[in-house]
Amino acid sequence: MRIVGGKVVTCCPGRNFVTLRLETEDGIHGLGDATLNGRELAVASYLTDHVLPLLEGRDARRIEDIWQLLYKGAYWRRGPVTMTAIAAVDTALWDIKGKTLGAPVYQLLGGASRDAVLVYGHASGDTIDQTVEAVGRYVAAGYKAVRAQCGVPGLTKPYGVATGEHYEPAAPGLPAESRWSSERYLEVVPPLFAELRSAFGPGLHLLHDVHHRLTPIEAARLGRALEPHHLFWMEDPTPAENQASFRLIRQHTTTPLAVGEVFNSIFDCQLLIQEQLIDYIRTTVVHAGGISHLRKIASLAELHQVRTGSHGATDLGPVCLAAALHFDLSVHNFGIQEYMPHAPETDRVFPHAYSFSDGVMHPGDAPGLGVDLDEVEAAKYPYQRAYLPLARLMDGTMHSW
Ligand code: EZ4
Ligand code: CO
Repeated sequence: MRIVGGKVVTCCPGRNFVTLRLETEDGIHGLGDATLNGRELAVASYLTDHVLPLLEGRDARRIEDIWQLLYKGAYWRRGPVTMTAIAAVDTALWDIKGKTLGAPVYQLLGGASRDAVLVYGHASGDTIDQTVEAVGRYVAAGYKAVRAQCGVPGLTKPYGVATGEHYEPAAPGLPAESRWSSERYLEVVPPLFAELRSAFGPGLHLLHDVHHRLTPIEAARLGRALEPHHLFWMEDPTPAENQASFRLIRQHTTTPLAVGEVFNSIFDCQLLIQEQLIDYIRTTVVHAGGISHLRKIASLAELHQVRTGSHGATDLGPVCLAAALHFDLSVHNFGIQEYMPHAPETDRVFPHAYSFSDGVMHPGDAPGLGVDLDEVEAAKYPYQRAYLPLARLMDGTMHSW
């Protein structure tokens, strides 16, 4: 079954998405998400200019071989742009295989390991009281796990605090700048979780994203302070280019750690997993080489009792969300899936079979991934340049956002 063509569709139904569509000679097509927030057009060009010419005429059934061709054949290995492009091709080929065999992708991955996929939602507020109320709204909507982020006095636009109903950090135009103080932040987070635990009792899973802002020793202190409130996880406590820095955090706290939304290969988390420095690996389909590579990461993690907790913010398109749900349903060492509902315009561009109810999701049983791309609808929303914000310390020093 030859690949006879493909194209990249870039659209902005509420936010930017890049989607790859591959065509086969028998008329079956497959979709892959290729969205890299704030750097979308680099991946679109990588696919159009450098990958599509290589795929023409190849056998669409040879998913692993095509993956290795794109990885080893580029000579320049890894990196977010390359791995997002490879992920798009890999995802589209799994979609094609499922449609060809008349089976949902999770059946091809070994079948369901659980009834449905536990997801967590994003609650936030400017103050602790508002955040407690926001978490209450998620509980009322059926969520069993909620991430809580809170404003910090003296800081404008801290990470994770929504201005509208849903948190969306990328904004049209050039990057917005925010200021950051770890000292002020560290004053707010422990009392927030003390309040949340006393308001909702022991049954609710509570999560928090530090978003790479702390040093290892600060993260260790926060992890310790949060221990009485038994979080499901503390995410990205410090930047992880230096994986060994997690040894220090790990020695000092039993708060579970989740890392990896910016990782793009198994080599980014090899030490973290093998030394059991983390509890959850957050790599996801679109940024870590697709379903094929994510399964290898999950297999390594399984050996070390690390579970998966894939990234799933709104900048991961509906095709990635569907692929993530097929992966989550099938893989043995699944932990949780991040879930932020997409805008209604996005859902109209990408009709889909996946569904949410009572705190869990299911990818559905449509053949392939179960997501379509309505190109007429997509054409109504042309790409708009947008960037993630920047963060500087109070004295103006550039910091991690
Ligand atoms: O900042 O997806 O856990 N979720 C997150 C997200 C990321 C965005 C970046 O594009 O950290 O909000
Ligand atoms: Co995060």
